[in-house]
Amino acid sequence: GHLRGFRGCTVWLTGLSGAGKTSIAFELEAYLVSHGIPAYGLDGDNMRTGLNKDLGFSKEGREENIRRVAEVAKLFADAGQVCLCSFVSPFAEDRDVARRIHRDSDLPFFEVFIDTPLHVCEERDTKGLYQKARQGVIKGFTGIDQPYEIPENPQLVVKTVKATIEESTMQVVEMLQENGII
Ligand code: GGZ
Repeated sequence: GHLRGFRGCTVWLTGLSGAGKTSIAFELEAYLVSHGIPAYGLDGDNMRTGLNKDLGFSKEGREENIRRVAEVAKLFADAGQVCLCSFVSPFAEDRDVARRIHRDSDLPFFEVFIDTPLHVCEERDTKGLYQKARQGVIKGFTGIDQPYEIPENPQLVVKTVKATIEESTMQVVEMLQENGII
């Protein structure tokens, strides 16, 4: 609200590879920035190539990836940004750690499940990773030979299959409005 001024927060997008997390985050960032709300996106592309380049995709690698990402997101949120985190983050325990890191600093944290069925992600296979996982060239691929734990209590579930990226993005915008963030 106008009395309190704008507060930062973290929007945590979780879902399978190819679910649409980064596309939605990109569209959301553009929407927010064009409305004068500072926003910044974190994803595997900017975190795993830099700060987290020592980490792989084992359960332990993902756990540490998510912990570091959450600590970085907390700083962005504390600096007044809407921090948009797009990570597969397949383990509920790791997502809970991310939430706790924010709650401990009184920063709002919204878990958003980008709910796209595996067969749809696999049909898209934009990067050819599912094919490589099926062939056994990539091991420990989420949805193929590692689990994805479906969020039990997310703030929002976005079903992407029959929606455009713009429609999916607006669902997140509405969630932020309903929660008094924007
Ligand atoms: C899942 C993998 C894997 C394995 C490489 N499992 O579609 P993408 O390519 O761009 O998104 C996936 C990304 C996942 O990185 P995250 O940092 O989001 O993962 S986690 O939150 O679980 O730590 C995919 C690619 O990296 N990728 N190997 N084995 N996705």
